[in-house]
Amino acid sequence: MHKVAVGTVDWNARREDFPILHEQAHGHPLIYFDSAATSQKPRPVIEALRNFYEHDNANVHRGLHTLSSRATEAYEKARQRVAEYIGAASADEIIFTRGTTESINLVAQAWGGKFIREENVILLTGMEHHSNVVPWQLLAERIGARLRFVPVLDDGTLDLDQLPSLLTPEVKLFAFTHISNSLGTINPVAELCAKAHAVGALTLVDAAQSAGHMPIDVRELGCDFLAFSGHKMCGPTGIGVLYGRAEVLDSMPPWHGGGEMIVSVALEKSTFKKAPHRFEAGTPNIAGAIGLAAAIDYIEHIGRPAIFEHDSQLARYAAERIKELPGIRVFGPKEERGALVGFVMEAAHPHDLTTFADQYGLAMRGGHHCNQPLMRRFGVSGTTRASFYFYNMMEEIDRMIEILHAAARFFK
Ligand code: C6P
Repeated sequence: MHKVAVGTVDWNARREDFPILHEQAHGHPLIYFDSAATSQKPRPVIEALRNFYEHDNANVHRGLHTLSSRATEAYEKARQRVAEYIGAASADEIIFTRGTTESINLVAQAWGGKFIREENVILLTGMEHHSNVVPWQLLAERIGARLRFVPVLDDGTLDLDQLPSLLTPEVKLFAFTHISNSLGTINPVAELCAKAHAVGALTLVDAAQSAGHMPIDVRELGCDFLAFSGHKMCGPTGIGVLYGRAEVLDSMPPWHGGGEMIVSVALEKSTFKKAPHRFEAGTPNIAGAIGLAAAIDYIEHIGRPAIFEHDSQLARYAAERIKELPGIRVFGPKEERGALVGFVMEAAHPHDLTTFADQYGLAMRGGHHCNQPLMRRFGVSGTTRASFYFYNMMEEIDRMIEILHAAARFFK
């Protein structure tokens, strides 16, 4: 598909692809600054879903009739599309899941259950989303293994000086986020993967906040697993991806049992298909996978380098302007940051501030963002977060600043 060069995208036209952006909230034009929670959906994705249900809907891999063949072909083409999007060597390395959370649980249960022993360590970081903490806690408790965490520095980056003492040969997996959903920190994935491999550990990258915002090539990054969600990158909810390096997936037992993942079933014992089908028991989210492929086509048509540049500009501008406000603390790195800004206004609790903003049509998120350990690290119960995507505009940030000034006066 043709890619538009950085800087030449007509962002206003792209914005028009999102019908929901014409909505109003409390009588004000909607300003949607909550894309880190879930992105909005462009017309081509909505149409792909509609088209599937109107023309091709049937179950996959089962029927021998025309619709079933069409549905199967579209579903498997979607898998191929995802593989290309992240630079995987083969579509067999792509498992469809419900989202990042399920992808990480799959690795914890299927891979962790087989390969983690009592004497082993799973290394995480202090900025992980609960989805990349709790599955490892459950595993560690069951097996008696230990967790370690790379600390977060005051500027929101990882304390990489601690790595030599943390990344020791007992570590079997280093699982970390690509972009922090509260700080916007972009972690040096390739460097972290190389360091993990040097001590014999595998790596899992949580790409929930990066997959729709920047180019990702799993082979260049050198990761063993990569997890992301369709709904944060213009796709539907309920569909996500686990990439696993072929050799690693082949070594893993199934996790969910049921239809479609077996070769044969006898009353006492079953044999299983190869990856990825071994990990997709039951009827999958067929429409979701097709919608995700449409989202990928849409994103690729714009071009991820252009999206990254646009989103980073918005985030940097927002971070600078938010500092104008009285009694404000802005979180995250000063220089490069992902498409979001977290902040605390002394005068107002994040929930109150977010509710106030909603009265003016401004949708942000207030709370701990499923990052309780990180919030504790920074001594706050939560933050207010404005998160952006390519359909947002500088003018909306200016309007946000006006609304935040009004809030500062109101809560004073
Ligand atoms: N973060 C946010 O508002 P799911 O829910 O499975 O699609 O994604 C989970 C997840 C995992 N890792 C990171 C870094 C994330 O940001 C998220 C989702 C949303 O920040 C909802 S809490």
